[in-house]
Amino acid sequence: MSFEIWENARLATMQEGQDANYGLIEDGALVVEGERLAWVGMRAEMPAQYRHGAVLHDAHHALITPGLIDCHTHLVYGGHRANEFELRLNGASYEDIARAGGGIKSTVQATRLATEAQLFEAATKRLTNLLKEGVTTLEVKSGYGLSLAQEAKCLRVARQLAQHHPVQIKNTFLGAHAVPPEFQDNPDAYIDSVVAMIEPLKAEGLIDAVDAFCDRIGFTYSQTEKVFKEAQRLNLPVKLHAEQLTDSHGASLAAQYGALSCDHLEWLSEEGAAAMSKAGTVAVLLPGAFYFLRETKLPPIELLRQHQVPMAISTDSNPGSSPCTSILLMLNMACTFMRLTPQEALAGVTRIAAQALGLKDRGSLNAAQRADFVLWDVKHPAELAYAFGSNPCLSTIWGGRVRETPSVQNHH
Ligand code: DI6
Ligand code: FE
Repeated sequence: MSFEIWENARLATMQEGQDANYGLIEDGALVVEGERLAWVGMRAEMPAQYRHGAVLHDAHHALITPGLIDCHTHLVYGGHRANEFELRLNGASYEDIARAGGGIKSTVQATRLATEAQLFEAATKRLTNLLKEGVTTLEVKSGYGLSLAQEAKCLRVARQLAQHHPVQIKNTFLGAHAVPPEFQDNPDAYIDSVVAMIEPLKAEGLIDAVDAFCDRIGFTYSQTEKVFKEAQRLNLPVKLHAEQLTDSHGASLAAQYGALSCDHLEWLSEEGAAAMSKAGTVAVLLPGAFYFLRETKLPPIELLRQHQVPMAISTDSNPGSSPCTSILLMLNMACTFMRLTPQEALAGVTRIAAQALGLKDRGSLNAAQRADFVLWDVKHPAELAYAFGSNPCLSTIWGGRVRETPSVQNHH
């Protein structure tokens, strides 16, 4: 049995219950055995048995945090929407564009036309940016294919991304993202077809959870419930894009189905927050979408705190409302726009993000958790949320192994 020891570091363990101060350990040590952490604590207290024949790594006074987790992305899609960005700057709104057949639908068209190889290549560039900032686990949603074959194509690409890159990916089926053109006048028929896609996609091993967009430009409460019923029948966890543009009571609905998370939540009501609290549902806050759509209504952070709803932070990386591949920028924006504390924000991309994905084996530095952690060129964890536009990631350890720094990918 051989161990690897990482020492000469300050640890932000983010352990539960230690929230007041990031679970900080000065002069800490991590003992790695295979893919797992065998021991975490103050170096002076490390049991002598671990030193025996161990490989030593000097962290040179780096700060070490758990690997970052981006728990809400739409990373696999064709094309981009810079044109729509221009339209918005010329006066159109996000909803106007969506209603006029642009928005999500234009990305659906580009995605349908793309081959798996093209989607893989485009998503790899985006993934590379996330990896460079210490992301070790992420979620990828479908939702730009909107037919069984096209959704399967995108979900296969997400599985391939995980096979070819040192990262773990949870796949979420978001068939109920928008109504595709062939069902334009019959959203209910489309929802029936979404319901029918879940079983075959699950049988192909392509989905780990089911999501829907419940809003006035998405699907209604009862359409969403149909999707949830089928997910529940198939034992798949659910989550929801809820109360982004209106209060559609999606959060309460999702909570009834024991949702892992409700995401966006700008228009969340007290009733919704209470339901989430009772169900143990995580609130996923997406400051990139809030910023890029120039929303003015903030998610009710104080209400979430009062009801002790755990808050995660994510990029929502997607071409329409958050063309962003920087989880560090989201930390900063969660603090500046949403007034989270740096401590809440860091928990939101580590321990709470793991919870939003239903993962119990990661998200904090704890014995028996996965050895996913990041060395940062900062002294204090608050610096990660404080600075923006810089990347102090020194190296990432994923499943106990130092991950190669992904090479810089250019646009052209
Ligand atoms: N809400 C969002 O913010 C993304 N999807 C959703 O349901 C936006 C997707 C897009 O505009 O392409
Ligand atoms: Fe989203």
